[in-house]
Amino acid sequence: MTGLRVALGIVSAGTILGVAELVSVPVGPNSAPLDAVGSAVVDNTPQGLREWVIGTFGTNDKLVLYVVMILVAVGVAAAGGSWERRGRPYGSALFVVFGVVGVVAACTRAHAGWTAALPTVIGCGCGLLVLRWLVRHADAVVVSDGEKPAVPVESARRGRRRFLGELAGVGALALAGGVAGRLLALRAGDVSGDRAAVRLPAPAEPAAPVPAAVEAPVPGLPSFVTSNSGFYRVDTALSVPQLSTGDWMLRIHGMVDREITLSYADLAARRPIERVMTMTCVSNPVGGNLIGTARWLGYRVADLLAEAGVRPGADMVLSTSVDDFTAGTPLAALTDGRDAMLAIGMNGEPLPVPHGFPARLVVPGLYGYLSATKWVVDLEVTRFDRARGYWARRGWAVSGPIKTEARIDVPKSAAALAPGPVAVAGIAWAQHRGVTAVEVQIDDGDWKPAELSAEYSIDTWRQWVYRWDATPGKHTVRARATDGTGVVQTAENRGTVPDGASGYPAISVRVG
Ligand SMILES: Nc1nc2c(c(=O)[nH]1)N[C@H]1C(S)=C(S)[C@@H](COP(=O)(O)O)O[C@H]1N2
Ligand SMILES: [Mo]
Repeated sequence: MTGLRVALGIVSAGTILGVAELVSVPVGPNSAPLDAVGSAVVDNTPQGLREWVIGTFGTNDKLVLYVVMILVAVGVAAAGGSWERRGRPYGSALFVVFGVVGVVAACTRAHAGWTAALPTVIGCGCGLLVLRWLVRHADAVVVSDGEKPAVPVESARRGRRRFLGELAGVGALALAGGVAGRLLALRAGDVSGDRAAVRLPAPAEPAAPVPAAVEAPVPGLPSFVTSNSGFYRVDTALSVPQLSTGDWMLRIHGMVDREITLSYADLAARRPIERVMTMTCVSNPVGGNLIGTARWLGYRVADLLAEAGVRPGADMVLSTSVDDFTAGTPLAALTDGRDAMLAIGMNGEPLPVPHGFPARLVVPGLYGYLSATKWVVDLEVTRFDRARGYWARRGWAVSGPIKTEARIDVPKSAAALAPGPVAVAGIAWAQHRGVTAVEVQIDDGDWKPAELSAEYSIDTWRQWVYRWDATPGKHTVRARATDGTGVVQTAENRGTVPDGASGYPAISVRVG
């Protein structure tokens, strides 16, 4: 009895979601209830929880969110099915409540119109019909505990079999609808063909070649230039925005002499530069891997801003993505001569779609949340006292540089080592200030200098190695970097909120 109720609840809720997925195909991205609610959750997740999720699951954060949402949906469906009675439609009421949540979430997404309500509304309509229909049939065939059968036992058995068939049929249809909707939606907006057709311009200023001497000869270190597939990904987008080169426009406006709007084709008339730069996420914990280095191709933001003519008094550029993420970048960081770029290429390819195709910002020295807007479509020249970026509105620092940090990559923490020579190695970064020293400390000993690999530029990370003569016993190994301004990495242990984690990376190893 209860099992049947739960099953019919799940099938009914599955109908809601399956139909909604199908209807969302013509309506557009983020209109299906799971996506809409998920995006709303992302936008409103408390800081601590977000940091925990990113710290624990890294780039799988979105998968985790979907799994949690599906589990909640199954729970609600089971409750809905169990509570529904022919005369007392409590389950229906529960579904309607969740339907309203879906509608509100969908209609409050970026650029959503009233049509965003359609997937949830039509889905709920179908799901409620299915729920009522299944409940009616269930009541007719199910013998409730201790009650006298409403129909003779033999025909009840037949009815039960038919009912199970109906249940399975509707469930299969709902599942097929949902899967088909997902696949169609993925195909509908897909810009991979558009991306494949892009021919990147040759840089007018190529990046300096990457010499072999930037890498320390120690197995286990990351390659100096991170591959596109190995590059960390952090963003608020549950479904990756699909923006074609044909649809892309960049509007530059606000405190400027003349507003300009550039199409992708307009970029061809401008001077492309290529730079190798290291990007870091403010959510990177000490020792974490939300950092990567790529060869970026694009256009100097300073040149684009000069075309529009920045008015006096401005001190910030608010960049906005097609999915309404925003970053407030200090104007100075875009115009002080560093290589802040509107990037269109990454390691010789058009930007991968998850990394911002067709265009994003990359600014040396600033965390991604303050500068690296992907799928960027709007630059508003403004002031810090008038506007705030997405994360600055959610309690993160309004501005601030990347902290000077070292990371120990080799050996792995908890490694068992043989006594004698051991290479302790890692990376260090302090973008736009450069790394001038890394030191290593064994237990409570003195800080000893590590060997630094060649510096590519002050905008990239640097590899280091310390040759340790390991002695038997349990040891803790720490590292710290010094940047080009002479500042030594702080020992103060701080979490990522509000302006980046700090403290010394440490590993413990057993020798002997
Ligand atoms: N549109 C958009 N751009 C964004 C973000 C985002 O959520 N949406 N996140 C920023 C953050 S916090 C970081 S660290 C970098 C990460 O860029 P990546 O995913 O290419 O590594 O993108 C930035 N640009
Ligand atoms: Mo970030």
